[in-house]
Amino acid sequence: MGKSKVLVVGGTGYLGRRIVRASLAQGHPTYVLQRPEIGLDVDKLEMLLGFKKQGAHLVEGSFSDFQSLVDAVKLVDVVICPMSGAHNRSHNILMQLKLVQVIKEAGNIKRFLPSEFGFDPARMGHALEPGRVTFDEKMIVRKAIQDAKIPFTYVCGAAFASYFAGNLSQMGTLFPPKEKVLIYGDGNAKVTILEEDDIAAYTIKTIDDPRTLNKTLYLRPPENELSQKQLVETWENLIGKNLEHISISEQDFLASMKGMDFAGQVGVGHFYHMFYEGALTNFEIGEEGEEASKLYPEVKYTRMDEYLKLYT
Ligand code: NDP
Ligand code: GO6
Repeated sequence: MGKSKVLVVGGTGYLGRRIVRASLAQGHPTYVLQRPEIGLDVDKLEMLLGFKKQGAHLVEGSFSDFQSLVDAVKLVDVVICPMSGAHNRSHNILMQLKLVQVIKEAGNIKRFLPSEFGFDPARMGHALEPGRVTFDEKMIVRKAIQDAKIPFTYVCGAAFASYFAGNLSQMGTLFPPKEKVLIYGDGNAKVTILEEDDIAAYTIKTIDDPRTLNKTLYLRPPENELSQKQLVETWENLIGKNLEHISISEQDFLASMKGMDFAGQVGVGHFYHMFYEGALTNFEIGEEGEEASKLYPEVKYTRMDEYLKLYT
């Protein structure tokens, strides 16, 4: 069996560009949607041309032209859609409902990976407003996929290292604090953090794997399942200095949502579920899922002690 052909919708995005590169690196004929809506965004142009240089095919298409998407989808076997999440109010996740109709109409797709890549929305029915919109919308897309009987894999479970590791999980910054670090509660809830290139590598590994057909692939490699305390300790060992730890209670942290803009409120909710509830790790993977590092031990994922060296 040859390597399946892949279309990436959202290929110039933060995760999307890594998915394109991983697809090429793992030898898949790779197609990237080229949207006229990017206008004069030269950063996106540069990325698209870079993909082309590396052997990807650019396919013109627009969400406002149904047939253009059907034609694009008909070129491939697998569609991956790392479309942006709902950290603004633009509801991009629900745009995938159109893509679901397109894939149904095209009728040739062997696997669809919608935009997931974080909390498992099926376990977030209790999530706080307004952050829950992300999960609610991802569940609406899941239902449409399953109603249309489209073969799928949902890739879930890990937090992106850039948002959660380099900053020692501090909100509002991407760099490590110098003197004081805010610790969420006792700092013992376990959080799975992965470098984004590793998330992309696992994502591509799974597209031709019958073991993850119509299942959730959980990205939970055991060595990257760390508490915030362990993450901070790893950093302190690297720099040879201890930071001042300041614990913030659940109540005070949630109260900090007041007065924040929409993205900030979404963020506080998500941090709360991760660091007080342990929502990424507080369950066993059942029949509905598989764990990525078990299925693909050949992926040499980056450990956080190694990752954090970049920030010293
Ligand atoms: P980005 O914000 O980088 O956006 C990805 C792509 O979405 C864009 O490049 C663009 O595609 C496409 N897009 C945005 N708006 C539109 C539109 N109106 N019409 C068509 N396409 C549009 O996404 P991320 O990489 O940050 O997020 C991808 C997924 O990962 C989301 O589901 C998000 O929730 C999740 N996530 C998880 C995190 C974690 O810690 N686990 C952290 C951050 C995100 P194009 O390339 O065609 O321009
Ligand atoms: C990451 C963030 C970081 C918000 C997920 C505010 C979806 C997920 C772990 O966009 O809101 O500072 O799973 O000040 O399923 C944002 C979101 C994190 C980044 C969460 C996310 C994680 C989205 C901030 C901040 C570093």
